[in-house]
Amino acid sequence: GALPFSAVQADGPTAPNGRHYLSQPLISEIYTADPSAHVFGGKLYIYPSHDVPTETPDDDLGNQYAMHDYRVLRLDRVGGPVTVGPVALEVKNVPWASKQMWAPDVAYRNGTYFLYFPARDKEGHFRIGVATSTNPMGPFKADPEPIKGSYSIDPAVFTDADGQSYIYFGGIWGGQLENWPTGQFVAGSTTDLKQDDKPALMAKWARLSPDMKHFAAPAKDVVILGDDNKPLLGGDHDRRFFEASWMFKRDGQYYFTYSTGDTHFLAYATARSPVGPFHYRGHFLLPVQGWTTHHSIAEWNGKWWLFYADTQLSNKNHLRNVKMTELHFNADGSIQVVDPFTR
Ligand code: FUB
Repeated sequence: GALPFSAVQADGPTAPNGRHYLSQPLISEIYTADPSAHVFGGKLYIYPSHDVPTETPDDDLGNQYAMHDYRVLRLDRVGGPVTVGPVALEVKNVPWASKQMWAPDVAYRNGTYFLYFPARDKEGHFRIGVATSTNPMGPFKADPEPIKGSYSIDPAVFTDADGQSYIYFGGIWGGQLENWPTGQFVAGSTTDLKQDDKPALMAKWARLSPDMKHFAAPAKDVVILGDDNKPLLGGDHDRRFFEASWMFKRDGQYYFTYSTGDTHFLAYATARSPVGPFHYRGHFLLPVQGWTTHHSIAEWNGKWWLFYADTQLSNKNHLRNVKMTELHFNADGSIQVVDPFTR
């Protein structure tokens, strides 16, 4: 059932590091991660990965993340009960996909909800698919082919005030971004470019077509510049992009947010355009319990919320639980850093 929301419990569970959790899991019935949150009709919908137990041991390619379907969560009010929807899409009903339904996102346009999701195709290459529904809880019906020109993982879709939608995607290591140097899969490195003094691999962005199912033009780099106005370097593991793209807009600024992966931070960079170039601003979530960190940020009833996940309920990297906590901004638009532990 639903656990107490955001309760800082003096006598609550103690984390393996001896500290206390900032917030409590939103649900305990199933394991969930990578929460993409959206407000539709005043209600909050969360599109997470649905984690499942597996005997596959942990490895750098993430084979232990063996998810095969999606479930949607809904909150009607902050702190209220969380509805766990039925199966919204299963890998067996996706004609092109073979396994590993990783972090999804959803967008709405003209009465249709579009679910964007990564999965391995029959050749083992991650691609991004789209599925549609007239109900935000699903069920969703998948298109027969992945989005043409898509590859890698972690799609996030942002729609600007002018109605134009953009998709951001990519992830290194298990996400295979390093295997797509020119739009073709090239076997080779299984981590990154191994060029620490060269620009890091960058997330990708593309404009979506009006039907929301195609890239309007080939994907381009999400450029993140440091203070020296040069792209962050591959060796800069504390700051460079790893996975988990998420875009939002606040006070005219576009925030590209992401995970630094092997250094376990959530970081952000800002621009005056949704396609950058972005300037690196800092970390905003310190490492959680568990290897992965992947989030979303949404405004709901006048407050900003961070949705994230840790491994409080299982203490296993691949069995995660989503959480939410309020996010605060400073006057200059910088994000106040969230520590997922209180003391
Ligand atoms: O949940 C599977 C993968 O792990 C996601 O796609 C990544 O962002 C990481 O959270």
